[in-house]
Amino acid sequence: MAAINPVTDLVIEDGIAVVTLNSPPVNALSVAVRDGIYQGIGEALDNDAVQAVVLICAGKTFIAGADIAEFDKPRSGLTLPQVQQRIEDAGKPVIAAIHGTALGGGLEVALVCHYRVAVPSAKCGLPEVNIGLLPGAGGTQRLPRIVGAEKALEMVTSGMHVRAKDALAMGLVDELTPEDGLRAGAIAFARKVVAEGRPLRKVRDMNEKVEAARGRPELFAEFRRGNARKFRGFQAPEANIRCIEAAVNMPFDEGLAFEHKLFEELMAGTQSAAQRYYFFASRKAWNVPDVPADTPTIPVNTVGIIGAGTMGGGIAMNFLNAGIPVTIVETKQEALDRGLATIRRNYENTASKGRISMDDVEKRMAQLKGSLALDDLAQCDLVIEAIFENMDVKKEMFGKLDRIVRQGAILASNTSALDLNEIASATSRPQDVIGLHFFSPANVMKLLEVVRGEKTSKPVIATCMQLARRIGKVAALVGVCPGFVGNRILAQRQREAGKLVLEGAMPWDVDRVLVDFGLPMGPFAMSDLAGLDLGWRRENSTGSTLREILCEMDRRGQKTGAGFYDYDDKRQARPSPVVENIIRDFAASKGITPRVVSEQEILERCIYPMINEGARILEEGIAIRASDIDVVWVNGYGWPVYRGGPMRYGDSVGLDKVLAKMQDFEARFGDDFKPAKLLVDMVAQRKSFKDL
Ligand code: 3H9
Repeated sequence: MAAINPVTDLVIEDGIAVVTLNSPPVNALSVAVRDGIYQGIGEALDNDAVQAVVLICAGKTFIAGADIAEFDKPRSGLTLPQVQQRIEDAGKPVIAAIHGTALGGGLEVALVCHYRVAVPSAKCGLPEVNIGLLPGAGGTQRLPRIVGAEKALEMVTSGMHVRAKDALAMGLVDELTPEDGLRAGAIAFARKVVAEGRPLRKVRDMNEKVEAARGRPELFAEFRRGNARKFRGFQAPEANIRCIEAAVNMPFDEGLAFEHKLFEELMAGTQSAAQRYYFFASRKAWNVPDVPADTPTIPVNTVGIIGAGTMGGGIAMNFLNAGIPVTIVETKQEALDRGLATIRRNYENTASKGRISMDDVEKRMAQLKGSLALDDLAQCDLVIEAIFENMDVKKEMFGKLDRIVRQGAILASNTSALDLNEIASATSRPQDVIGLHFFSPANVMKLLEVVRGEKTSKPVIATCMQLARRIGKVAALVGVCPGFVGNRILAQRQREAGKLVLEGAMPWDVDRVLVDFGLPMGPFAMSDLAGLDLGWRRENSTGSTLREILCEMDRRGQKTGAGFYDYDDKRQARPSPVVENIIRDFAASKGITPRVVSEQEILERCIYPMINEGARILEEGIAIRASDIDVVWVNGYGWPVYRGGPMRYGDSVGLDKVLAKMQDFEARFGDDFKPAKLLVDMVAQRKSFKDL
């Protein structure tokens, strides 16, 4: 074996050269890897004894793409297209041998090889769209030449990972090798290519599939229409679509130049910068400085859940999906039956959409046991309480759990706002108590706030962070305070939204500004969806808030056909003249004269206090890092990832501007806008959140 450079080895076995890349963790295409491929392949091709070349990777995966960390540095070394050209123009067959994930630039390298083989567990995809980009090394031009324009559109705009079996069916991969025999399989395949004198196939010359889509502009129009909602606000999906159109309508080299131009535009834009920031933010969030990776963990093989309502049921599904048996406990048979039936119905719905099989439904349901006895949780490794949000009720429950559940098990609360330390104090083992704050619907929402109490032990934290990953969540570790990170920041926005409508903006004005900003829904449409009567009772109603007045009028949200908005039969919202009058009257009763509130003011009043609260949260050590707050908001509240998250947005506006505005609002509207000390200090030191 000869080392070509620090990341590349070359061996020649009976006429077949094997070039192995080894650049952990994911063989990303750094300068060294690009050099390594170029030199390794070059040396192999120049050797007269070599008849064919296999390109393979060591470690857990084939090349997972360009090195995203390099994008923010000055460019250096060979470009990826230069490396690709060396392969595509080779006079001998080059075969890519794929395991793990061939993604982005990695798949683009495989696409310039003359053939591709893969193990059955391998996956291929062009996920650049997820970081606000498009495949910039010919991916948009070569992929449709193999899989056709329709499939290519779906792949590049979703970033989906295609399984090897499907890749084989589409012609993206030429042959599957045994799972543990990639190297030998690729070498055997290479010998076959040589023996049969197969051509040096270049994807760039395969025009049949793109020609089939030529003269069918409706194909693209329909795709755009069908996905308009999903792509709203994002620049990259449209750029990806235009590149596939170029592949269909332009000669290959022109298409390539077009792709390059659009790639550079996206790369220079703010959206991709924010999405790349988020890529690393979401990975950093797993890292807890004082809980190192080698912290011992507690095996979790059985989970108990208390409460079979919407939340408890949704939480249970996460574990069942991951193959972990669940016992769910309710107080009444009827509630238990209803909860179990809802879980079954949810699974059957998923199966009817073809996402899982009916067999999967039965397997998952078989792992779920319903019970009316807390004693049935005695042997669970983790028990999650998902009952009524009331401190006394929760403390009583934890007292019982302390007596029933075996020592060493983790006792978790799904509380979204209550003091976890107080809950833990109801047990004799506060070190085993933790918060697992799932977001509703818990089987869908990605976010999990893992709440660390004063006494929560490190193994319990490490276990819960690992478990979050196992059930497919994005976790952020947070400390104890009212509302934790997400809801505490949300409260700022909600308060301001409420004040703005009294000052003269209408609910639909506030909603529109926030939706245009990129949030999925405004605060008032969200209230209507959730129901205005959450926690409201007619007998206790004082009619002293707008919300109470609307509830008293039976305007309780979408479910009653009216709330802040009026709704038609299809639940389409319309601004409500009735509500407008109610608001005006209510404001007048408070002595407020309505004024015109600008869109800019609406945005700044709603968003800047969130950034400010984030700074306070950091000051108090409730979140580990600013980027964790962003992870919470992107995954739990639909903050547009192309704006990174509230903290990153603050950085992009400029913290000095945010502070100046907060001071201006403080002077005009009072203490709600008092700037956080950290914000003031950072501006004085010319720092931004990313420098913390
Ligand atoms: C591209 O290719 C552009 C081209 O079209 C054009 C060029 C001209 N770069 O996710 P994990 C790190 S754009 C740098 O936790 P997993 C990651 O930060 C690229 N670093 O593991 C983490 O570091 P740390 C298109 C990367 O097993 C570690 O690797 N490709 C990259 O759950 C492990 O990552 C993509 O967008 C990278 N490309 O998942 C693929 N990828 O340990 C992005 C990973 O310090 N990557 N790292 O926290 C992924 O989807 C997943 O990482 C992967 C592994 C599925 C590969």
